[in-house]
Amino acid sequence: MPPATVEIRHTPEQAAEALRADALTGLTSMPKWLPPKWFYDARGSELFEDITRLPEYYPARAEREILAERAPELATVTRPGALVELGSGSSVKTRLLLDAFSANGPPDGPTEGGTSVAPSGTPSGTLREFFPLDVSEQALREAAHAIAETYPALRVHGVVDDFTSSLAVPDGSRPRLVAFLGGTIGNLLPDERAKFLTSLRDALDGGEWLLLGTDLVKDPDTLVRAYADSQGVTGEFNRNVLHVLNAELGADFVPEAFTHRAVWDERQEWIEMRLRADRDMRVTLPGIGLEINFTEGEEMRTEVSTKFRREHVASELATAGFELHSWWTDAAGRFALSLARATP
Ligand code: AVJ
Repeated sequence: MPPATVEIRHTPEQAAEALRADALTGLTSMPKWLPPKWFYDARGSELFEDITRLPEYYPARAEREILAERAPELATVTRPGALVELGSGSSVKTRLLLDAFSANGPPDGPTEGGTSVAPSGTPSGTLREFFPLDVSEQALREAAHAIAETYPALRVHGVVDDFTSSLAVPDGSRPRLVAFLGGTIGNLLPDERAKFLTSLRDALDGGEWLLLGTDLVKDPDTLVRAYADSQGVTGEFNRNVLHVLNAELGADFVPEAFTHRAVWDERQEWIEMRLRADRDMRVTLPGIGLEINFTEGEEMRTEVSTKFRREHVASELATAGFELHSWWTDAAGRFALSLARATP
């Protein structure tokens, strides 16, 4: 198998244009806000990896626990020809899935004389392709090549795309399994989420699969601590969006003059990350011809991270045209993986 291929559907020019539009909309709104996808330049992606190793940030470990336990069952039930991973990032969790799906398993895995470990005589149960999709080209290239090396029998084709604006599911072997892990769907606002799920359903054939990770509603203390860690890593991650605006738009934000905040919104059932201005400031953004003011204490929203309940997930899936097939949580009930099937 040749090494991984990478296709760019979202060019750096398109990303730059999208950032300018988002910055203009968000920074001229009252209150100011920015969409969370702009955290993830190379430094932001690294800071997020650091977050997943924090003692307070339970979602990553909880999801991994579920994947480790359920991957064999998932493989048996779905028997995918292609795995599509949205927002794949470093694709670490993906290996748990690939180990369960791969025709030949990892090189040192449980092979039988070099032949398939998939149930014999059922080629539809053999995973042929892996399509990681991510907005970050660098993270995607690294992950795609690393995966291709471990799974030589798998065709690995990465796609650089912003799937929140336009979703094209790669045309792989059927049935396809689309994995959207990490709880990232919680970063979408309710109307964005409904649109996203509907367009995903429309891009699939009836009977194809969605594996969706969602963080769950729990006591506010645990939630706030997960987003306001004692080492200040999440604060650095939050302020990174200002570094991105400085680099991309020539802005003159002073990131250290903003304090990280994590607030539980009980009515919306989401965590809101904000940046609070420590003093009055004037900021110039030459890239979009904008000058803005912050007053001392003013808070700008940089992320919502929605927490879910089972009924909530099931009904949103049903509205979009998916039927909930399995609902799996970690032993402590902190995080859920939903396996859903596109209704015919
Ligand atoms: C990448 C969406 C899973 O919302 O929990 C982590 C991002 N923000 N800490 C989340 C994040 C602050 C994270 N996801």
